[in-house]
Amino acid sequence: VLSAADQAAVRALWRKLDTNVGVYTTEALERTFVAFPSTKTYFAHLDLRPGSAQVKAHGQKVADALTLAVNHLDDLPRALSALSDLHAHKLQVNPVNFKLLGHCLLVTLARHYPGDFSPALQASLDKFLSHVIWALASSYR
Ligand code: ZNH
Repeated sequence: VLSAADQAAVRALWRKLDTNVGVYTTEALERTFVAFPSTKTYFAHLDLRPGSAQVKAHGQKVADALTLAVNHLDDLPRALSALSDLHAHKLQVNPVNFKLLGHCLLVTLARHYPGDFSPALQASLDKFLSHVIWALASSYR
C-alpha cells in the first residue's frame, strides 16, 4: 500500500488532470507504440495511426481503469483483479509491456505538468504505477 503522502500526491494530480485523463493516456499509448513498436502487435485489429479514434477510445478505457485505481489505492489487487484476469488469460499480454506503458505515462504527465513534476511527485507516481502494474500482473503469478 502506498504511503499516505504518496496517496495524497497521486490524488491531487488526478484532481488536476480532471477530464483530461483520457487525453494523456491516449498520448501515452501513442508514445508507447512509437517508442516500443512490438507493443503494436497486440492491437493489429485497430487503426493505430496518430489521432486514430480507435486508439482514443481504447485510451479512455485504460484511463478509466487508472482512475478506478486512484479511487482504490488501499486495495488495488481487488479493484483490478478482473482486468488482470482479462490480460492474463484472454488477451495474453506479456506483462513486461505494462512497464513500457507506465514509463510513457510518466513521460507524458511530466511533459504536460512540468511545474508539478518535483522529484517527490515523480517518485509517488512511479510507486503508484508500480502498484497498478503489480496488481495487473497478479493473475499471471
Ligand atoms: Zn490493456 C484492453 C487497461 C496495459 C493490451 N486494457 C484493456 C481494457 C482496459 C485495459 C480497461 C478494456 C477492457 C474491456 O474492454 O473490458 N491495459 C489497461 C491498463 C494497463 C494496460 C490499466 C496498464 C497500466 N494493455 C496494456 C498493455 C497492453 C495491453 C501494456 C499491450 C501492449 N489491453 C490490451 C489489449 C486490449 C486491452 C490488446 C483489448 C483491446 C481491444 O479493444 O481489442
